Formats: sequence, structure tokens, C-alpha cells
Amino acid sequence: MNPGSLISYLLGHQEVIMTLSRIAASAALSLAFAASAPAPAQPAAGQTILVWSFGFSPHPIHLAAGRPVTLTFVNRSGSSHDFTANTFFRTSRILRGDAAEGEVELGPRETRSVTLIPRAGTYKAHCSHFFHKQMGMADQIIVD
Ligand SMILES: [Cu+2]
Repeated sequence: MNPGSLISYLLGHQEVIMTLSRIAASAALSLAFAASAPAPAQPAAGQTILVWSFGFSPHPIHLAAGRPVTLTFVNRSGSSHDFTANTFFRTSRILRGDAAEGEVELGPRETRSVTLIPRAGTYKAHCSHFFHKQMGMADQIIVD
């Protein structure tokens, strides 16, 4: 094909070429937009865990793996308790709050929150106060 016939060929397909260049431009634009737009912050889901003498709810606690979640522990009793889950807290990425030593301490009627990203697995939880676990303060955390 000589240059002259190439030009007349292209002119004959001007509409097609314009459409193609429009597609290319919008693809480039959306790529540029995707590159410059910050990754949307994933909002933390919420999960309330009720604590009382002597139990936890829900039972089991079900969480989504890799998804930020704020666990809010609500101690409804007039006694101190804790939520001890060593492996769960150790393998989770803690974003906010305190779960030092793998437990959340709760004074009488205290509410505390911990925001974390849990890792898939099944974990045990209990209250470490003397005989509370045997009285019913044991739970399971299922992350999947
Ligand atoms: Cu307890």
C-alpha cells in the first residue's frame, strides 16, 4: 500500500479511527484516574461482644478474615472480667485499642473497643479470672 492510498484508506475509516482514539483516550484517562485516586479506606465493621457473669455473646463470634473490625466489649456486670484470646490477638493486626498480653481487661460496667484486622482461623477466648471459664465464660472466634 503506497502512502497516498494509505491516507485515503484512513480517511475512509475516519469514523472508526476516531472511535478507537476516543476509546484509547478514555482508557488512558481511567488508568490515570485509577493511579492517582487514593485507595479507598476500608471502613471498619462493628461487632459488639457482651460480657456478663458468667458468659459472652455472641457465641461463637464470627468475623471476616482480612477485614478491619472494631470489637466493642461491653461488660454488663458489676464485676471485673476479661476477654483473653492470646492467639487471636497475636495473629491479628491491631489498628487501635489495647489487647496487651492477649487480653482486654474490663472493670465493672466498662466498655472498651479494639480495632483490628483478624487472620483466618478458629480461636479460643475465655475470661481468665478464677473459675469464670468453668462458670461459662468461654467463647470461640471463627474468622473466615
Ligand atoms: Cu470473668
